[in-house]
Amino acid sequence: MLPVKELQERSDRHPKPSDIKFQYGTAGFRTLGKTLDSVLFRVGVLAALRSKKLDGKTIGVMVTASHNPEPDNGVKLVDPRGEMLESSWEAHATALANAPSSVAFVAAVDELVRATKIDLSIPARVVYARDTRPTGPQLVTALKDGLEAIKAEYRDAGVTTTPVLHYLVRTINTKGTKDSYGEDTEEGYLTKISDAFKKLLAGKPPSPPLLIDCANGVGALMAERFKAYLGDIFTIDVVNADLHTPGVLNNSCGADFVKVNQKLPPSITLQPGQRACSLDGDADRLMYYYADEHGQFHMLDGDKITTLVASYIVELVKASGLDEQIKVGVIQTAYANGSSTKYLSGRLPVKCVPTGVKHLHHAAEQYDVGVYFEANGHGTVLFSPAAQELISSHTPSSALTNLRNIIDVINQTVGDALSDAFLVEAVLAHKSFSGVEWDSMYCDLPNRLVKVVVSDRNAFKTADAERRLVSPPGLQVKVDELMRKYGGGRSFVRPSGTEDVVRVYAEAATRAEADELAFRVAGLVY
Ligand code: 16G
Ligand code: ZN
Repeated sequence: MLPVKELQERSDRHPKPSDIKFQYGTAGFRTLGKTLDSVLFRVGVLAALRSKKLDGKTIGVMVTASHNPEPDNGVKLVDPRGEMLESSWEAHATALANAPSSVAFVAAVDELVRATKIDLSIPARVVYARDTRPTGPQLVTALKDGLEAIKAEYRDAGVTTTPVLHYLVRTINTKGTKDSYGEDTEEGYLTKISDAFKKLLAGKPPSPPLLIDCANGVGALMAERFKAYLGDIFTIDVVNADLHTPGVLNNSCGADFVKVNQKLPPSITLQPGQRACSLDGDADRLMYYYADEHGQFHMLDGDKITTLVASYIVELVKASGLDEQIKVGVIQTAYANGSSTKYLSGRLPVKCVPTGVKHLHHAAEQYDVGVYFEANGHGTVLFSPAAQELISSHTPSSALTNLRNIIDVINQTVGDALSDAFLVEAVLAHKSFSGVEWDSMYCDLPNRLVKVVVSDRNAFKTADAERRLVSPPGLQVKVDELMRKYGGGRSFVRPSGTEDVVRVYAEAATRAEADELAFRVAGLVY
């Protein structure tokens, strides 16, 4: 039985703002933090129902707005294996969030229970965490009220990164089973990753200290904690770690700033030859860069990470004598730089899918080893259970030992900026690469991303992994015409899944052409 009275009374304390329509999009609910109180209360109830539906498995709830400005906030659900919420439930989330009154909300809950045949007698378990945003504590209070209204058991993972929350969900649900993924604590996470990283660095010449720009977000806490676990094996210099001054989160720093502006955060100066990286506000995106001998900035984005990591894993698989049994594949989106796709396609199977982690993650699961990084720096590597079994049972060799440690340094549940940075550093150490050598694997085509505010972004529909527009009618033909004018140029138009805008991407042989193509296509859209 639903605790109708309890739900309704508590829901009354979290009224829905009448003028807002919420939508569970690619990254969950995301908008101005101060408008999200009712959403958090309702997400508490929804997470509990999802847990009941999945036999009492633990569901994760992460309160964050990632790389977005500090006043924004958001919330997303994490399914039992640490993956994104199953897409069929996104519509349920949207329906619950938009019920106009508490009576309507309880009716919507009842409807969901019936439609998805939830057994309410099954216990519900939820683990939640939040990033450092000022609206976080209040939103967590609303979430807890939702969880208590439906009598869910819950665990507060405190202020931590998105990838730690995903890790916790997976480890809690696999505890004591043959699929165990580690200890279900932050210490377990830090130990697993840092031990594997230390083993990978053993016997290698010392790596230079790594400067990590933490976007003044929660990644700074985790980077500091890693320092203690890494000791003097590897040195981290944490910058942009101000968690107290209002307004500094993701402001002129962090992975998104670097990617979008294709330049260094003004707070950072690099010595010639020095490399560094930036995280985003919840530490699931990573952007690398270095200064060349003239001090010139060069960006090493998600595509560069894919190339480096995939090539190294292929080498290890081959050296272990497993290349017949283990096939490595790469997943990209339309945003992947054309040069990276060209470089990789000659060597590996490469697949293009629509933007958003759930698409990439799902496609990566189809390979023995699936490597995915969005150009924006979000990504990870997935090893199928069969591949992991082969790797752990095969005759040990140094390549195989490296492969095992690579598996452990990676957070396979979701993109994890810090774990990814250690993965990159380990590969660089093994290949004796500096930023210059890594960068020279292929040369990026100049590119430009612009956003266009339109009256209705839903009028823009795409096909072919967002590379072509099918609506509005006739627009793609015009984009094609423009592309033909720029030899080797490529452009596409897609509606954003997180903002009320349409995005235009263009790349071409020169910077001037890429800019021109982007602005001319934007002109068609506007
Ligand atoms: C979200 C996605 C990210 C994607 C971005 C695109 C997740 C967890 N995050 O942040 O993967 O690159 O949206 O944003 O799926 P856009 O649709 O506004 O361009
Ligand atoms: Zn993020």
